[in-house]
Amino acid sequence: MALAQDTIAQLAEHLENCQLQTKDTPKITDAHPDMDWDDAYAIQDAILARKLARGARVVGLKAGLTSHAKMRQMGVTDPVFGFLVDEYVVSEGATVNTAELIHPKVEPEIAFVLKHALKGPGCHIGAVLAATDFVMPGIEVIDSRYRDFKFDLKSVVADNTSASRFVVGGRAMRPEDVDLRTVGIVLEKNGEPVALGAGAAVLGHPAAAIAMLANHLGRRGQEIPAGSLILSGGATEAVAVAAGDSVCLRVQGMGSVSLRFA
Ligand code: OOG
Ligand code: MG
Repeated sequence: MALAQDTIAQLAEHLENCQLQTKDTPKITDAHPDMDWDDAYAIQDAILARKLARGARVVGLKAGLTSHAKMRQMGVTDPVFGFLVDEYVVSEGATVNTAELIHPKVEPEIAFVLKHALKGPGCHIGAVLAATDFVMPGIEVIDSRYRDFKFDLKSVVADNTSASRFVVGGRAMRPEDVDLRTVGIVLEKNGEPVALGAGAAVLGHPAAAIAMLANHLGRRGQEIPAGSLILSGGATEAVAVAAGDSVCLRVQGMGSVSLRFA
């Protein structure tokens, strides 16, 4: 760790306030160029602790920057991981209030729900599929707290990987009933297809993102608990949205899920 405990606490408070007050900020590595990976995840953990202290509930976890499309769009080279709490949950077809967000973008994702815990190191796609109860389509709304969505990996980890809202819906499928590599993904905005992909865009197989998350947590002595919902990461570039937009994600054989923005 390169940062002092009180600096970590201050940065967590600052980033969470940016989220809650809908303000942007320069990326934190500008002022703290020496911060390391442990600092970045410690800031994320401190944001979670602030939310838990106010009664939040963890509903799951997320992997991000797991497709080449996303890595290219954001100019980074590695996946990152974050948490999902109840305040991010939007129900199917609901309206998201853009006044609460800075510069939202939507991403088409495959969500996994686990029936058994997953623990790394050594977690692999097979273990993920064996532990998965079902998969379903999900739209993640990301809203980086960083000005103009410009960040590096450590800054985005500290900012809980831009997490802000998500919805899951459509048809829940057992993992053995769908080939998650070849499944087609169509993201529509206002009725027009705006991003197209296949499951394999996510690390060759979306379950690989879940295995990576389990291995990441394993290095920190943690596991993915049974019952967790996990977003495996955007399969395409993220698409900017504004008030008045409606977004629908269709995943082959898995129905559709939609969201509106007002
Ligand atoms: C970071 C979060 C990325 C995904 O699915 O790739 C993410 C960002 O791009 O702001 O959630
Ligand atoms: Mg995402």
